[in-house]
Amino acid sequence: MITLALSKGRIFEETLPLLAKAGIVPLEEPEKSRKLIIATNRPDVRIIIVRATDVPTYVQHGAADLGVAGKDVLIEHSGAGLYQPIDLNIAKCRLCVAVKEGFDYQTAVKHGARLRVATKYVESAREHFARRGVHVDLIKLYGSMELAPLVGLADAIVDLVSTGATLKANKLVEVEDICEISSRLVVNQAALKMKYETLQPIIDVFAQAVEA
Ligand code: PRT
Ligand code: MG
Repeated sequence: MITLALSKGRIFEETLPLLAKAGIVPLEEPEKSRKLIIATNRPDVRIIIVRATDVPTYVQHGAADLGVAGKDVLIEHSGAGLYQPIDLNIAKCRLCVAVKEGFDYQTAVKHGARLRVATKYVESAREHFARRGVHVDLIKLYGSMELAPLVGLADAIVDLVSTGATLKANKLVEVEDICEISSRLVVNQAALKMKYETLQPIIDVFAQAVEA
């Protein structure tokens, strides 16, 4: 049995066409069903539905053989013990620094001000500000970072942006780009050895689909 870990929403939706190319079709939609284990048309392949941030953990421990996770999630998780053969180029966005409209970020940085930065992406943020030589106090949040500068919890946030609509709706502006984000295929290294004959063809099809 091959177990694939996916999160609901954009990752599931954008992985579906790749799975189809490998001849794998889920028998249920996670948005409609409450099931956490979803069978596929292939009796030897099943999909487990987990939180996006939990995908690397399931794969690392071998509870899933492979999974799809955002680079943002993999940076925070460290990705230890995970084989990451392919950038699937899906669920694309970017990680950036944003502040409240009217907050002069560049001047604050130039004057060496200590900034309070709220984020879910503590590792990425720490590395970014260290590289830039900006002094920060990081405040860990688990969601809706956009709120923090509006109510005085933080001067800035580090968050993912795709269309920019969420920033705009909350009167925030992007002041610095950190990196481009897309989702990767992650594979349990032991599983790849033990189940090579079933796993490798799936990985190959994904790779070909991304190149095409
Ligand atoms: O949503 P939930 O709390 O259940 O979990 P999650 O946010 O960890 O998962 P999910 O499914 O929302 O995101 C899974 C992966 O999709 C992330 O790990 C990213 O790699 C990728 N991705 C791509 C995004 C976005 N685009 C994105 N826009 N993840 C989140 N967002 C959020 C962003 O944080 C911000 O709040 O969408 C909002 C901004 O969107 P725009 O379009 O208004 O700019
Ligand atoms: Mg989300």
